[in-house]
Amino acid sequence: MNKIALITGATAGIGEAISMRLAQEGYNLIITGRRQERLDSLKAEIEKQHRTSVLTLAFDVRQYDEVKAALGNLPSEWAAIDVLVNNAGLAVGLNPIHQGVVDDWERMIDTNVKGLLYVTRTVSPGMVERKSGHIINIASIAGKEVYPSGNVYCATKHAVDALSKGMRMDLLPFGIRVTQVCPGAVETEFSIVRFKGDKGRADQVYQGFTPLDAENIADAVFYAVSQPPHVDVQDMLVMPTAQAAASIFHKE
Ligand code: NDP
Ligand code: 8X3
Repeated sequence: MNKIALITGATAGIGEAISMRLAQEGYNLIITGRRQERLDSLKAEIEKQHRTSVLTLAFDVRQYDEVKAALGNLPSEWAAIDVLVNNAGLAVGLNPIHQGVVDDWERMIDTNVKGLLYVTRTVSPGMVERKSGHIINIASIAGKEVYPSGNVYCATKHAVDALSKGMRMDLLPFGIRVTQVCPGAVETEFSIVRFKGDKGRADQVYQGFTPLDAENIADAVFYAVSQPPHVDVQDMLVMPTAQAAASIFHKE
């Protein structure tokens, strides 16, 4: 029987690439995000290319009621989730702290921290019951370092770093693996979202060097999930060759 992976934020970027990669490796997928039409087209694409089943669930990870309604009572054939990829997340804005937009802060904290918690709280009890499972948290270099005007986004990813460590401790008695993957700059819709649709400003982020592709992070996730059961890859920092630290790039 195929294993089941649940990926949040599968409608774009890293989550979409992880979904494609795990489908290629024979997983059945629960793909989630807010944009149903994108979930539908990803499901169609995956089912065209691979012999796997795909369940789409559109909900907002910031709404605990929606998370519980979508994931708390899955049909029995989908309930035994083997791999949870907590990927949904975003940066909004890039302002110094004294010019921060409070609504942007709320969106980042609600999505990156509370959303990840809501999904984990709903899915992990089944893993505990089955004494089996693997949780992958997509954190960031921004969870290891802080950069100017990154303040709240960096704080949310530092929170993910703490939660990955805490989950690993709490889930240890149940044989559940917890892996954190921390990417550097990956060219996705991330910067378009951060700059609120300003594509010109988003493009500038990736000029003069070769950023990571979402597929590079999907490879890292697959490396972690394909290890034998006694091996837990705890933390992976994956950077572009041209990026030495959060704000140190070699640009041509
Ligand atoms: P994208 O903007 O391309 O994708 C983000 C995904 O998150 C989308 O599928 C979006 O789906 C989903 N999402 C956002 N908010 C919500 C919400 N409230 N409820 C449900 N789903 C939501 O960005 P990336 O692929 O780059 O980002 C994925 C993760 O990787 C994030 O956690 C990000 O912080 C992290 N990361 C990204 C890096 C980069 O340089 N790109 C580097 C390091 C980490 P929808 O809009 O349909 O809801
Ligand atoms: C996303 C990349 O540059 O904001 O986590 O750290 S960055």
